[in-house]
Amino acid sequence: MAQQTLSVVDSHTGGEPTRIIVAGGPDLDGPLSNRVQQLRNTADYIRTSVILEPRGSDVLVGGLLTPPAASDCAAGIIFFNNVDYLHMCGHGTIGLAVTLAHMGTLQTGSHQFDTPVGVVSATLHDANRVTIRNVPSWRYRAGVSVEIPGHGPVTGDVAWGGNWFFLVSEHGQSLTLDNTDVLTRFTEAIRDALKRQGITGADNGLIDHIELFDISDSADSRNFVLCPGGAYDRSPCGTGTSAKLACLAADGKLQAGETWVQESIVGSAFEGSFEAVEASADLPTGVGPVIVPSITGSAWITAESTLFLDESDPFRTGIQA
Ligand code: PYC
Repeated sequence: MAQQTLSVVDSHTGGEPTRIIVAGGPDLDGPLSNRVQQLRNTADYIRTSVILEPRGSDVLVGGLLTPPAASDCAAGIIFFNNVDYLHMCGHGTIGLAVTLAHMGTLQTGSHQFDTPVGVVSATLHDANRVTIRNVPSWRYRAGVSVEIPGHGPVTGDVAWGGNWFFLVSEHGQSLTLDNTDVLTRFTEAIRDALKRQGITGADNGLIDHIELFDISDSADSRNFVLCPGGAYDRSPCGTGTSAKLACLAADGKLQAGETWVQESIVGSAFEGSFEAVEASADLPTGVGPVIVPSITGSAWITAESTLFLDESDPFRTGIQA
């Protein structure tokens, strides 16, 4: 084929962009967790051409719309970024619901989406506002110290919120938008040190998101979240806010049904709350409590486009190192 085209709809959720492939993607089958492997092994160029320059940027999160494997779901979705596939993406799921509403295929009300880590639900309140009910989330380890070269020890919690996070409250950094270069280098150093020191999530899960917290004038907390590919999340990060709620629940600092407002580094906010659920038998003993987080945020459509992947284009599949 001389030229392949992909139809995409772009949105942003609290400033963080999402690009959903709504037509032209590959046919995949089986459970969503298998489809990620199929995509990675047979059509990773879809991810790279949509996300990498010259069509995308490191900040962008992509999503491939695919028919759901679970019959009670409105759609299946596989999220990815500039380096790999995400297990789940909270801001992206809010963007997905707003995208489908924009396309006229999702009405206000509650819907379920199939993801590689389980079914999540999304309640579309209006054209822009969405509440997602995320996968069960929990703290794995508390008060883990890691030695950062040139800085000293940093202590944080390891928690699952749909991705693995290291959450740090005591860090001595200024969480302001004019300090993101410093924050990026600092959190990358934490992520590298965790890897070097063999600190992981359960089942050796790679901790690829680092989250710093500070006080906020207008919310319960402000955060800075380093994403796996080195960009920082412009939104408060849906899976990161879920991990935070799990830690608050574990410390008894937030009760089921109470609202937590998480502000991002750019000043956008998510409202979070949780319900407590029974731990499933496959979780390591002693972790938890296990919660099901709900995250509310707003997204806006920014573009509808056709991407051209021309065989004669030397950067057809993106600029790769
Ligand atoms: O909102 O969960 C999220 C997310 C993960 C990476 C970027 N955003």
